[in-house]
Amino acid sequence: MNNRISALLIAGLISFGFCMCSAGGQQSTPVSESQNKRQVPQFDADSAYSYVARQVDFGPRVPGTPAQKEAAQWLENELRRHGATVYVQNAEATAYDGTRLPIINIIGSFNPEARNRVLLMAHWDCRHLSDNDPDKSKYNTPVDGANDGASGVGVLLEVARQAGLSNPKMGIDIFLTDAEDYGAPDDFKGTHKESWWALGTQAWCRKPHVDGYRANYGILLDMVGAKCATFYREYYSDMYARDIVNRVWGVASNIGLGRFFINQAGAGVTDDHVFVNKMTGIPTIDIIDTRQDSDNTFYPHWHTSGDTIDKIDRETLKAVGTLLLNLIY
Ligand code: AHN
Ligand code: ZN
Repeated sequence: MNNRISALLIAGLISFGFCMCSAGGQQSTPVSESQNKRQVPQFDADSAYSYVARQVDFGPRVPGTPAQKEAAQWLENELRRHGATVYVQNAEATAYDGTRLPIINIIGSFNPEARNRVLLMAHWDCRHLSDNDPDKSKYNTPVDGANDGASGVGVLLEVARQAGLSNPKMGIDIFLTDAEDYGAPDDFKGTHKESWWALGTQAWCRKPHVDGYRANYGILLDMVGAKCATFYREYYSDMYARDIVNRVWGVASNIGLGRFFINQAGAGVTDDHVFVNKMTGIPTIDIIDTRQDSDNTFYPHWHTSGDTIDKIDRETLKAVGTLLLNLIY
């Protein structure tokens, strides 16, 4: 056996040993090989992870708190440092309980003149409640949001860093959206409204960062950092943007990521992409970790005090980031 083959075998065994999650799809070509052929930049999972950790260090990024302002400034600087043209949108919205929320949407554009554009989104705010925590004394504590929020932003900041280092042909708009997660808790009395979620995205849909903004398609990332994540075909994504879902799950399979991107119908989630589809007509999908073995659809620490940095797995960040770079390049 030559050295190269034994190295590949060892690498394969290591990666197999590290993930004990049930296999949802089959393995194919190793990611690194297909990347080299097509000159796709390598996604650096350590860098993405440090972007997640940095956000968590600000404390919960809840609208109206000092952590929100501080983190917004940092996100804006980070996108600018990587060469993006940055737009900051300040808005205000009223939450389900009457609270006035200051909204800070941050958009970083690469190749602002290109006609062919992709819109990449993640929410950067944190839920103000741990309303899913089994410990009821935690109910009013905001979440750290390591996975629910920071993971998607961490992946997109690393994509931004790679875009700044290389020369993407496409226009790329990285939209870090605020106040996604301020929806009413289950025990809120009265009629629940879908429009209580994704407040920042709704403000942007009404008034995009540039007049007449269009993109060929959009991809939202939500909860893309947990160990054993499973990305099923989210219901509304298939409903509004089936071609994009087919393409994304097809690329995932081709580059050996079928273990994460399971080509089967999944749950529907009221998330930012629903409003982008309804309000702008830009076909937009949601890459979101949903679980078929869970009561609440999501990963076990969702909306609990346990959504902390130690739950973040570089392998999952790498899978999602590698997929995005393969789509864009
Ligand atoms: C609902 O539970 C209706 N939507 C969840 C969207 C969400 C919350 N994504 C992250 N946190
Ligand atoms: Zn949430």
